[in-house]
Amino acid sequence: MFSSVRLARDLRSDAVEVADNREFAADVIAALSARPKSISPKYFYDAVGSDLFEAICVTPEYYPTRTETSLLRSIAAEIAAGIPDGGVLVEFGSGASDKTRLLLDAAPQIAAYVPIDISADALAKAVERLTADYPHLLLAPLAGDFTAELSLPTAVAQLPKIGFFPGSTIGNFLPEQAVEFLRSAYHLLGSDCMLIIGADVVKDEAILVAAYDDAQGVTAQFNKNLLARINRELGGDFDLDAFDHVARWNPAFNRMEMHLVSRVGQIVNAAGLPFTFKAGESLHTENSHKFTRESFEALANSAGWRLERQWLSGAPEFAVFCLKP
Ligand code: AVJ
Repeated sequence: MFSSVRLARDLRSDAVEVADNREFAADVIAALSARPKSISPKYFYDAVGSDLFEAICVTPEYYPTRTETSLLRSIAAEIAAGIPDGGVLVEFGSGASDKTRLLLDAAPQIAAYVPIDISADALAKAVERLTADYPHLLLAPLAGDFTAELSLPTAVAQLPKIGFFPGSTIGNFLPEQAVEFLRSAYHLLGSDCMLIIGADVVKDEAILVAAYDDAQGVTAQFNKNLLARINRELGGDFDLDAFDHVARWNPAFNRMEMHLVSRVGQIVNAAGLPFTFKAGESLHTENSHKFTRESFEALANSAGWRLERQWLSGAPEFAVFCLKP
């Protein structure tokens, strides 16, 4: 009995892996065929990329994580005061779930936690640690893309939901994608809910550029891991030294951009096909939009949410917003 259950589970996870790999292959082919070349930043986060992101978070230049963490620490009690008994915390892109602990510690009335993350490895590690530290918390992890259609376990269906989307991950979306995400988050969380979102704030260009191009080169490695991942998983032959990591501020869209710029004219094979790069041609790998209170509120309003409250850190500024339907 037990072994057939195990087998069924293994087969299912194999099937999920093949499907994931096909989607990755199709998206890489589309990305490298497009002009300009551009790919979703979600593909940064395999096990290696998730670890590299954790390493970025402790570089001196990457202020968002530590700034948001200390802001959350100082406002956790205020947030907790608005969380109902038996609330279900649903986190979009939970990674290592480090910031989550600040809320779980401040709000013991939280009954269940649903971490959602695209990296199954990062999720498994986080759940293992949480199980040990919060033995009474119901844990219901979801491995997958949080922009896909999701449903919550029926066990928590009737309980009030607290959405949690820290880290300025919302900045990765184009404005229209952010609106779509906010609408689908409402759909998932239901009418008895609140949504806590961390978002980075527009500031001096030099601070922003340094945050996305740290002196130790961790962000460069993170960016190039996309190419390494194509080599590992899709039989690619990218020479990582033939590309430059470029981080630049785009003032027209209030966003940081990351690019991988080809140093030379070259042909690269990936997913079974050849792709040409001209010297200086870029593969656009990420947008990180930065917000003001006004721009964030306008975004939330256009997705049917109202801004209930906001908190701002000291410089370098980072914001946490509480939205209600
Ligand atoms: C995890 C998406 C919030 O955009 O700042 C860090 C990812 N990219 N350094 C960000 C990232 C380059 C990060 N987010």
